Amino acid sequence: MKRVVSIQDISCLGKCSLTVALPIISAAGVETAIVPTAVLSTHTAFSGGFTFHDLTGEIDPISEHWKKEGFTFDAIYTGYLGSLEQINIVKKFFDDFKTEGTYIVVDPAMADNGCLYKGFTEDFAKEMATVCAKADICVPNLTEACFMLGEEYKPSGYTREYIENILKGLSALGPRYAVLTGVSFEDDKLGVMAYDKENDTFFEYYNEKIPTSFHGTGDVFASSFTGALMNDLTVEDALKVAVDYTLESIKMTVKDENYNWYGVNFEKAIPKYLELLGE
Ligand code: PXL
Repeated sequence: MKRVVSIQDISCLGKCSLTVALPIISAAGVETAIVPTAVLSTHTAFSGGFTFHDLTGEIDPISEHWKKEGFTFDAIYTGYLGSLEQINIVKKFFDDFKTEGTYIVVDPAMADNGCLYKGFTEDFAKEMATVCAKADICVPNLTEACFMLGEEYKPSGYTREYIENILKGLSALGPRYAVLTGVSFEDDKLGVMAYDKENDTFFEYYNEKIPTSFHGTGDVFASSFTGALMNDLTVEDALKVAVDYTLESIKMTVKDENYNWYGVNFEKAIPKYLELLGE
């Protein structure tokens, strides 16, 4: 059985980070170890008042114990990180646990729609680029990529050259595969564009665009991508699965007339995920 470790926070309510990664990667038939970096009452998109209990001090002791036990991982998948100190500790974790067969997937979850999430600074975004530098595959959205690279953010109406330039900028940081999520060249289509620097090739895949925006879709995407990769799909095929599953999660969300803005109905879309994985 393949084993992934996901390093990110637990937002107790709000469907993101570990409460998304754990069920989705597990559904893909992959053992999912976790390193919780903080416990929050909700994710930070709720208006104020959320609790935040920092667990930075736990990461090294957990990793030391795991080293003693000789645990290994087929993938290390990181998402939201809460501080510069956590960034450095996570990079050390990569150095400690990366073997030849370990995929490092980095989702620099910190921004969307042109804005950084609460509590982050532009300096933090630049440091997050050093985490992407150590990845095999990084999966930012366009906002995150622009903050990391210091590029101008264009919400829409961009050219293929603009996206290709950003992908090349991301891969120049270090990762073999740079992926941009939420790419759209046509009003009714949304998907990903990726660059494989080893083969100097671009890849793109789009599906239907539902004209609403939900929180947590990036985490659903990165988790389902990691689960697909661990089912021995190629990076390109795993990206297709992640696009199609994220779309299905959004469709399941809007189907319920009492839906919430704060997270998508990835649960009801799990059967579709298994179908996409060929189960
Ligand atoms: O979905 C990304 C995410 C993860 N964790 C926390 C967040 C967010 C986005 O706002 O606030 C705590």
